[in-house]
Amino acid sequence: MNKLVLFLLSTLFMVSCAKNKKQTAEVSQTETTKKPNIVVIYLDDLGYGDLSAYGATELQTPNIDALANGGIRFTNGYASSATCTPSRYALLTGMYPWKNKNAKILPGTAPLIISTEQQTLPKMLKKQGYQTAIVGKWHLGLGTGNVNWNERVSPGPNEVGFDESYILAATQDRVPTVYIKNGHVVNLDPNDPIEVDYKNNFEGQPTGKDNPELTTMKWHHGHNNSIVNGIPRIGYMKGGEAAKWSDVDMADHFLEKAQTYVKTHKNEPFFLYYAMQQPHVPRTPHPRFAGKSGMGPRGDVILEADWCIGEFIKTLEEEGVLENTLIVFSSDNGPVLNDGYYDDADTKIGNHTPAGVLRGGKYSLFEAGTRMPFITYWKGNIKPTTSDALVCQIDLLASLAKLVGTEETTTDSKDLLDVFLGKSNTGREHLIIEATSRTALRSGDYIYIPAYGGKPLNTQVNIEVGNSDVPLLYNLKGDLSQKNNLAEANPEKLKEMHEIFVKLRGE
Ligand code: NG6
Ligand code: CA
Repeated sequence: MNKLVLFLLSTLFMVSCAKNKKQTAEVSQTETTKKPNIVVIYLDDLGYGDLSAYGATELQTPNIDALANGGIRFTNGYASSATCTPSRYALLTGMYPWKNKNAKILPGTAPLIISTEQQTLPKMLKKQGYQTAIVGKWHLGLGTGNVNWNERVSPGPNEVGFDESYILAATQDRVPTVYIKNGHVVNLDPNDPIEVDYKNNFEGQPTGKDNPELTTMKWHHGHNNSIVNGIPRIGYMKGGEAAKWSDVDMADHFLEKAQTYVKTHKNEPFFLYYAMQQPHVPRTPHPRFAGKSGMGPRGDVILEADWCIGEFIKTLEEEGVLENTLIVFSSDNGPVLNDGYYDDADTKIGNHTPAGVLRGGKYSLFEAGTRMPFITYWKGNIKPTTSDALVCQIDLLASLAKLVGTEETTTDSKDLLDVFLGKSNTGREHLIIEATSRTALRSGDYIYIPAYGGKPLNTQVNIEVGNSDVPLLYNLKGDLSQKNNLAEANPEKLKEMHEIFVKLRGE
């Protein structure tokens, strides 16, 4: 070969290499810019044993099961707390709720408990180019103290990271019983202003306590203030007639908002927090689901929630984004049957065990309070499996940050992305759980519940809350139902757990 041919050949080779390199660069660029959508589907008071994928036999939840069986079904997945507000606080801020004294069950008039300066999951995602929205239950407070519901209510979700919000302020059993869109009460008639008060009734307004003849659902404890749609609530409310929600349509209403959000944001990476209200009280299934479970409205609304989730997944599929969407499914706290209304939840329960084999329930430091159905699903990306790694909702912030390419995190959130994607089975070493301001330590297979005075049984809801005159220590590996207190038999372990607990609590 002469020199000229050699020169031509080598130039050709270099050009083609450069071209290949450019192509690779282009591919990896589109790969990194194509961030997955993230959807958190969060139920309210759904227990560890309430889904057929988690062992329920008396209830069938095929749509949630499809997520569990097509994704990772966590068996040691925790909410941070055994009630709503603190769990939601932890989920959204990545911080332990017991570090914020205001993170406890809030009335509908409570101010926002997340500081607008604080790191949040939607804020972190927004910085990485995400569109962010919440549809459903908020329960983290609104405004700064004296909310005027007839003006824009702020600060709220839109001020802590959500571009769009369509919420119920507190709980379905608390006033105001209206939807709030981006801070504005939906369908508010300016000639019929809303007033809300948690201490005093408004003159001449009927209440559950004084006017039982006006109620269609009877109160058992609490829940005897203003009556809306025949249901006596917590708190007093006057006015806002046209804005009041219809309880039986709430599930369809939120579903439609969630579906519309997907349809209108499918071309951007989006984060949707779909915070469903079921099966919290008052349980108000749409007539399509009433009587379907055979175990009263609590079972019916679980079936309704399962149906909604199926419809929602269908929308993701139809809009062509299912394969590019990471779905996280969980619940905010454990199950309760009678949470303040006579609604047959306890009398018609039959053989169903909402907590599965776990002890306790909502409000409890025993496992059923905080151990939740917990699922990650990402079609084509996560291989179906069951994981017994210790994970908590508090860890989503750091883990999702990693997923979208940032190190932004908080002191309490742990990056467990590999665990959530099924690439590792090494979860947290320790976790502090919380129930009505009391805390306990999970570490390895053990759980340590310090001695808390107070009644062991909350008789109103009939739940063992984890109070005891002596410290409690269980090895969950062999004793998931927490029957055998090892505190006396294993003082070394007790001491070790106590020391870790004190250190983590910073005391
Ligand atoms: C309690 C309510 C209960 C429920 C709970 C909040 C009474 C007697 N009980 O105070 O019915 O609303 O608060 O539930 O009022 S949570 O899931 O939002 O934490
Ligand atoms: Ca709840």
